[in-house]
Amino acid sequence: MKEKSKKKALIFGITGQDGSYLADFLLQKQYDVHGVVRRTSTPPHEQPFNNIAHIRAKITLHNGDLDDETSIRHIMRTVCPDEVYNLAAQSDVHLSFSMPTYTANITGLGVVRILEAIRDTQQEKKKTIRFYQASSSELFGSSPPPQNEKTPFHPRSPYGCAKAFAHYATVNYREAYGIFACCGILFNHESPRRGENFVTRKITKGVARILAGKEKILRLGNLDAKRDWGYAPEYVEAMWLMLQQDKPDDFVIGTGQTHAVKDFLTYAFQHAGIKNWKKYVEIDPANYRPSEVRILVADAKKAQRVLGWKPKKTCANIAKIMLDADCLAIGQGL
Ligand code: F7E
Repeated sequence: MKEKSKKKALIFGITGQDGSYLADFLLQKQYDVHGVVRRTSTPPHEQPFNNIAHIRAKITLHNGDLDDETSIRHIMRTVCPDEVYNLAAQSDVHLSFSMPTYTANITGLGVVRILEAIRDTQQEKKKTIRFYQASSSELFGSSPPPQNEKTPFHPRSPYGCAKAFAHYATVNYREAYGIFACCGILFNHESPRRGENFVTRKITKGVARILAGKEKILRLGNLDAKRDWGYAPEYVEAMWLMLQQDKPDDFVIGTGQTHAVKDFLTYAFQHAGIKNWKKYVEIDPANYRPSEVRILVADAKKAQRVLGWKPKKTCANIAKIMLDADCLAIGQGL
């Protein structure tokens, strides 16, 4: 009997936190995993790609860029995947205020380039390609919590605006061309693979450095902002589940619990055995944003009902996992 061929997945953003966890997850499910990496002056085989170093031999990397339609079309035609995950973006909200057109191009228009490539390849190869778009809770911005799939969007940054465009473009390609396209409206999700430009990792790395005597002060911005923080490895399963349904749809993914930045600080410092974090933290106005999202709280009941997805880790658990990883990396276990 002929062996069933492996499902093929193509991941844009495979070197990032979510892309790398999704690659781990899909390899466990026996997928043939392909990823797109951006060209730099260092060739791909010489780049460390820390988040995917442990699986480099098991995946296939392609040079491409969300800014470059030609490379996207070429990769789509060559790989001809069953599933495409777009986890690539200029994803730094603060930076998007300094680079609004770049953010609109990559985070917004980039998804149209992928959707067009999917349309053409589907037609040419007579194959259905399922598409996952990483929408974001930044879409909700100043809409009152809790936020679900029916909550109106009110983005508060160039990043949020670009994600709103990408979200509507994905829904439109589903409605206009029948593409199996899903948007996961994911609330903040963190892990030891998170970039240091995001507040949770900035905090845990900072605490680890303070404990190791390498730094004295952590400089932050708005400590009152509230976020619904979940654990990234759990969130990639939700992405995959969306593409396994009979019908394409959009889902909010989050924990339903919200915490202020200062709560995260408390959890991290407490785990380090420090009660009073105030003497280690300074407010630097440079970290403030021209317009801020005050509070996000997910209402993810639909995901629970339809996908059977439920978050497990709490915010305090996540702070502990991240701090332990950072202390270990710095050579100082807790
Ligand atoms: O900020 C406040 C900051 O940069 C969280 C991205 O993955 O999640 C992320 O966006 C909060 C904000 O994440 C600092 O003002 C205080 O209120 O970790 P963040 P974000 O902006 O929520 C969504 C779902 C995405 O889609 C995005 O791509 O923390 N904050 N002090 C600070 N934030 C940073 N980065 N640095 C500080 O020093």
